[in-house]
This record gives sequence, C-alpha cells and structure tokens, in this order.
Amino acid sequence: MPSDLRDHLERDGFVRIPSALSQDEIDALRTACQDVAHLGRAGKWPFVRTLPKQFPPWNSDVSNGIWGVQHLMHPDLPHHDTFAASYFAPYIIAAVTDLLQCCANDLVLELYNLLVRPDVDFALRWHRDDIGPEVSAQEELDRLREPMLHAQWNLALYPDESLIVVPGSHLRARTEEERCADPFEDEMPGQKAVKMNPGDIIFYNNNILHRGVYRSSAERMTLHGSMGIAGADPARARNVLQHGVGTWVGRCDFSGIQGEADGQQASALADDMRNRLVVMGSDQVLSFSQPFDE
Ligand SMILES: O=C(O)CCC(=O)C(=O)O
Repeated sequence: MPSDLRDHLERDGFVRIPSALSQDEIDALRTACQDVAHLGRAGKWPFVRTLPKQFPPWNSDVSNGIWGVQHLMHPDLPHHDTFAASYFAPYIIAAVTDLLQCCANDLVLELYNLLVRPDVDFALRWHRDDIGPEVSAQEELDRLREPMLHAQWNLALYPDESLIVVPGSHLRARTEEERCADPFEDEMPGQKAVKMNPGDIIFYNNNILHRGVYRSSAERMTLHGSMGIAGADPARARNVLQHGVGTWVGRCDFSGIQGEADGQQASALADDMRNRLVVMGSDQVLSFSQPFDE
C-alpha cells in the first residue's frame, strides 16, 4: 500500500506527525510524567536512565541525576494506565501499521519509556542503536539493508530539539569522516536537530546516525516507544523481555484502556500484543506466570 509516512521515513530516516494530540491529552500526560519524573529523581522508582551512562543496563544510583524513566506501563508505576492508553492510542497504532505495512494483529508490544531533562547538561555520543561502531563498512551496510521490523517514536510534551540526526545516514555506511569523528562531535557534516512542538510525534529509524544533546535548562518530557512485528524477530522480543519487561508484563491489566484502535477494542489489542511478545520471546508457548514472574 502506498504510504507517504513510510516514504518519508525511508528517504530521510525520520518522519514527523505534527500536532497528533489535543491540549487536554498533552496536559494529562504532562501531569503523569511530572509525577514519575519526580519519583525517578528522588530514587523512588528504580528503573531509570542514570547519568552519565548512555546504554543499558542502568543501575538505580540517582546521585548524578537521571535522563529517563523506564517501564511506563509497569503495573507498580503510578499512572501506568494513562501511559498504556497513550501507547495503544489510535494515532500510534495507525502510524505504526502504516510504517510497517502490517495490520494491528501483527503488532508486538515492545518498550515505553520517558526521556527527561537532566539536572546538568549531558550528551550521548553518535551511534546507531543496533549496530556497533566497530563493524566494517560492509557489515554496516548489510545490517542497514535488513527489512524494517519495528517502529520507534518520540512523542514530545514540551518543545524538544534534543535528538540530532544525520538525515539519510540510515541508507549508507558511515563516511570516513563520520567513522573517525569525535564521538561527541558537535558539528557532524549534515547534522540536523529534529525540532518538535508539544504533541508532535517523530518516528525514526533507530539505526540512523544520531545522538542526544540535553540541556538542563530546557524542560523535556518526551515519550519514547517502540513496537515490533510478530514472528519477524524473535531475538528482538527476547531482548525486550530480557531488558526487564518480562518481569512485569504478565501483570499488566489493560482492561481499562478505552476506545478503539484499528477497528478493535484497544484493550483487547493491548492484551494480544502483550501475548505475542511473550510467545515470541520464549521458545515455546508459556503462561505469563512461569518464567517472567518477579
Ligand atoms: O533522546 C533521544 O531522543 C535519543 C535517545 C537515544 O538516542 C537513545 O536512547 O539511544
């Protein structure tokens, strides 16, 4: 099916959906995010992205501050139902099915986290999420040519220009200059800050060459999610589960999610997407209470 959204994502490595949320929806999510960010900063929620670490796993020592709150749909986190409703919102399901050219019944629950303003300025180094810097140019290209099996997005609740990308770099191996650049290079040729207004969503290829540059003075509350396609990538499902989701996802109660997404009850879709993750992440069909219990 023709898709402008997918065409843009394929060409540039990212695509914007402007003003996807109403002001009321933004306000409700801001309230929920303020609360969980406060818990995270106070050391009262153990699943946080702590400074100065860029990649998981993070420990729960918040003495240097945090730049993210993990596991927004965790049943023990306040507002988990508000976050689940936003993860399974019709505008997300419509965009992901369009981008992945699949139907909602193919989707798998993955990650939902919050990215927040650190207490001191902080930056991530240039990276591709799933391809390490040490690979050869040929391997880099081979990996970049693999089909797109999941979609990743940022949904901004405040103006946000922290994500810096090199447009088009998801289509090619790094140039010699990019390969040899300082990992914290502030002037990478062609770089572009992805500017978002409150309520905007950016979907991006997580293997585009990118980094995050965070100013402590700019409020940031950006929801950071991903969804996959069932059956396509069991290794990724196992990875999602191993990164902590497996310990709690079986306890999520999605029955309170109102409304429809892709012509079906959003609550039923949520259950199905969770079940597909668990089935894919295990080598056999398992009930939730077995290997993923806390
Ligand atoms: O802050 C962002 O938007 C990007 C985060 C990022 O690059 C990452 O988590 O790998």
